[in-house]
Amino acid sequence: MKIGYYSYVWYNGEIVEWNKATVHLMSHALHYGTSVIEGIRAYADEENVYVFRLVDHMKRFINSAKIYSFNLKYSLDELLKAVVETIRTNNVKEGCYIRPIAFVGMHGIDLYVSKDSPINVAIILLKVGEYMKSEGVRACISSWRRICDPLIPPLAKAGGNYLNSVLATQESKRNGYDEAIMLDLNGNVSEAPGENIFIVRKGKIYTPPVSAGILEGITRDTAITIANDLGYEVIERNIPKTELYISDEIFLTGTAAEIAPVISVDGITIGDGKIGPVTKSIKELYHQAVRNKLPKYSHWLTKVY
Ligand code: PY5
Repeated sequence: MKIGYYSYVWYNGEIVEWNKATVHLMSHALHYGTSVIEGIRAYADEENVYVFRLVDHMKRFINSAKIYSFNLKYSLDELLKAVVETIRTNNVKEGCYIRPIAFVGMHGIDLYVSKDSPINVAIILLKVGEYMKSEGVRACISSWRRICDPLIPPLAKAGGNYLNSVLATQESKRNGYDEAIMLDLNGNVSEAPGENIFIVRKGKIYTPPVSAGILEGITRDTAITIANDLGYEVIERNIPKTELYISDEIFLTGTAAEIAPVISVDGITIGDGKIGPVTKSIKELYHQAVRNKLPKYSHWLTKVY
């Protein structure tokens, strides 16, 4: 996928040039995966640029850091201001992707990461267009199981978690699919490598609970809110793998992927192999909400200018 960059990065409280935003080879995170990240999108219209659910993303960032005892040194308010400042400094007038990262810096080979360990914090802006095929995703069930809380907590959006996601993605592409769906250790549906999952059956919507090894997605929460507002019941419960095959609709949610319909699983067609009506209605409202077209959801937006 194509990705573009902007000229300036926010790095430990300062605005630095893209080429100077570098790390040392001995950065702890490079060796042990000791980083936490966020993925946020901003959308633009003729009047302004809107960061979608910035506060929720930054709260999750702070919680991810808390799980690993990273001392972020920046308050929620400072992090929110830093994101806005980074977008303004780059004079961005279009939609963009925001990648906050906090990582353990020079800490030798020591595994004891504590409140005294050196943490670097950066906010990076990227040009990311469509992340997932809008006409529909052909997914497979991965042979890799999703990480789980007693091993590596999926509730923290940690860099190291994505080794699990990379393996599942590689396998799905090797076998000719667009995307993987991972099961938890009990065999219930968990999530995709970078997205949460929903199924629709007989007009009701189901999604796996937090206990199924998922990241508590902000787009997941947005989709639940929109679906409820549209009059659909959304039920959080375990989903056995086989239920995917007989679902009327399946969709994935994520900041990068937005609302992405799944049209087949393991080669089995879902519904009539096209985006279904429930997915379509949620996707349409999501598209409008993030672009400040629906006053009802404008509280989710942070204006940049
Ligand atoms: N599950 C995982 C493992 C994720 O990485 C993501 C987000 C989600 C669910 C959805 O969370 P949210 O709705 O809060 O974005 N993934 C990132 C994203 O920006 C990175 C994808 C490569 O969408």
